[in-house]
Amino acid sequence: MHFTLQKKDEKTKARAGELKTDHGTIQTPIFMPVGTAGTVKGVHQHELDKEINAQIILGNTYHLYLKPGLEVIEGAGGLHKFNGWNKPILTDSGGYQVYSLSGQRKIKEAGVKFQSHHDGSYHFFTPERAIDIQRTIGADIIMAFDECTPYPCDYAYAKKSMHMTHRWLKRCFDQMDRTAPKYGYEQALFPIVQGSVYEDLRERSAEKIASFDAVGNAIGGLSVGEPDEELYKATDLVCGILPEEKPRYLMGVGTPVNILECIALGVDMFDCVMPTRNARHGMLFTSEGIINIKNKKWEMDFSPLDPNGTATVDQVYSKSYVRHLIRSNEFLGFQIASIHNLAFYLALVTEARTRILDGTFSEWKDKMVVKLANRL
Ligand code: PRF
Repeated sequence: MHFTLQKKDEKTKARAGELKTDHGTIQTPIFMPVGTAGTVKGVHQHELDKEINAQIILGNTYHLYLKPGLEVIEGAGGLHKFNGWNKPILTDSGGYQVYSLSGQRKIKEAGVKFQSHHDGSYHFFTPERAIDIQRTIGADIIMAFDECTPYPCDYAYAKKSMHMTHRWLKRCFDQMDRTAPKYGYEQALFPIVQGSVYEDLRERSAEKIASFDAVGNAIGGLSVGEPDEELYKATDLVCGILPEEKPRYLMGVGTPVNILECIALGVDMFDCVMPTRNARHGMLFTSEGIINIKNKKWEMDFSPLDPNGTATVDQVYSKSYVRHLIRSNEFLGFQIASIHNLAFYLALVTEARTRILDGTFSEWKDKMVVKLANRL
């Protein structure tokens, strides 16, 4: 796996690059749709590929391990074969999901004991186990097993947790070295910077993570409820320390505005449930601003869902019709809204990339940030 930095913006710290994997090349900056349980909810693989232009999707270790379980995924020959997505897949390690979803959990140096949100059964994840599971799932990009601290988080806890995440990271790399790719293609481990909102901790964590000289690096522990200024401050600080020639992945971020601002700070990869989760509640992101399609305002609006949209659904269906579908809890409404929002996110990062390459990113970004904050 190899990252090539193609262009650095002159006015901001934005970059355009290419990450080559055995399942294809990812052009950055990129947004990665979240496919928690091996599916981006309500969206066919064909639509992800052809309508949304997704280049890589996420899967979650925690969910896939619980259901359908590793025996099934291994039996299929890995997640790509199981779900029919032949482009790159990144899996999150379970660290974050164990904290946010499972019932009871106990975090110790050895690992995390947790209870399944399905049936209450007990499980134990260690850094080694998180690597083994991600090898078996068949992720192209494997994430380190970390602890994502909550917000707010006191300094003493954030520091202790960060050091444990660093020790876990060493165990993750050792386990990568002890094991081989399961299905013949390369699997690369991305370590994760933690340190909450504390500058000295972020600095130390970024330096530690950089010292592993990984193929790519991630920034975790943000977008957990802190104000945007804290998100940008920590991202800026960490991007200044992580190596320039490696891709930087900001985990779980964010709104379209967050993404543009963080591209300007030097982030290359993003994921977030927002476009799909909010779609199911009728929130649509458009180039003119944010729409709640359930509002009465759209009842008699028979104009296309998004005249500037890049997906087929944007031209085929009217606002009024999609409003009706979502208000009636129709599957098709959730599907249309999800495709629309994901296509919007992908078009946004694609344009950011084009603008970085042609030198017009900075002015375009400032204009877009104003528009995208509108509520229509
Ligand atoms: N760690 C992991 N996954 C994550 C995060 C993290 O800190 C975040 C933070 N917003 C999202 N997903 N492993």
